[in-house]
Amino acid sequence: MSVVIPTHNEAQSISRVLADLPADIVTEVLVVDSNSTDGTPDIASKMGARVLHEPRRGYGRACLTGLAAANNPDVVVFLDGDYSDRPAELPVLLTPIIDGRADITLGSRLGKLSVHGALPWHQVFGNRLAAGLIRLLYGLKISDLGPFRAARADVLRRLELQENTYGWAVEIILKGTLGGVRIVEVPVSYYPRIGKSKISGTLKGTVGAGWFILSLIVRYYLRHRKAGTPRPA
Ligand SMILES: Nc1nc2c(ncn2[C@@H]2O[C@H](COP(=O)(O)OP(=O)(O)O)[C@@H](O)[C@H]2O)c(=O)[nH]1
Ligand SMILES: [Mg+2]
Repeated sequence: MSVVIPTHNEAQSISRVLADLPADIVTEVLVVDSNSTDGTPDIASKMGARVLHEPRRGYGRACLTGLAAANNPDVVVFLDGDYSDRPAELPVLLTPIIDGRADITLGSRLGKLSVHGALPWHQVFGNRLAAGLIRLLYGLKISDLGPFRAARADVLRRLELQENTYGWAVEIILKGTLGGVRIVEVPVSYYPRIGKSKISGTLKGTVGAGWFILSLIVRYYLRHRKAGTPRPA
């Protein structure tokens, strides 16, 4: 199993993320770094991670670069480098896949495991709204679009993902659901990040990312309807 961690200046947290990964089930750790100036890549490689340098910015781009470089994994796990998610909970994400009940698992941060205040109100609102729209248009019962997720590598490659920014996290869900992939949500815990947010820490960031994600959800739905394929239940 390969773990892909996108980073941009996460020197304060990356060592904790790497230290908490359950070594017995992880075969490869890829830290995909974009132009960090705080020594993140050095810390990561000293701790045994394979570091890939991806100078092109974008969360999705980093995830795609990591996926393309992963060494023949059965399952790929995506995880942020800010220590908001708890890498030790990785088995919770893997269980439905190992049991053959899911092809993709999504960690939901909106269950009771989350530490109060770990997600600012605008992120809770934006994620619930996006998840609600997905439920309504696609019939997939999810509550959140969190970053901690796992997927069978063969299924991921088949989806031909191409979003380079925050749209990436929702593209998997939309293309997966439309393609009949089994997506299962599991509760994970979530903590206030260490260091500074690069994406949705500000209201402006959330509104920008949120608007993009909501429009993607509608666009995929309309494109799919136009193509005449029946809507999934
Ligand atoms: N490689 C790479 N990683 C990024 C980029 N932007 C954000 N990240 C990383 O993606 C993860 C999620 O970003 P974060 O700032 O926590 O976003 P938030 O959780 O929405 O506030 C963190 O590990 C960031 O370091 C980027 O352009 N390139
Ligand atoms: Mg974060």
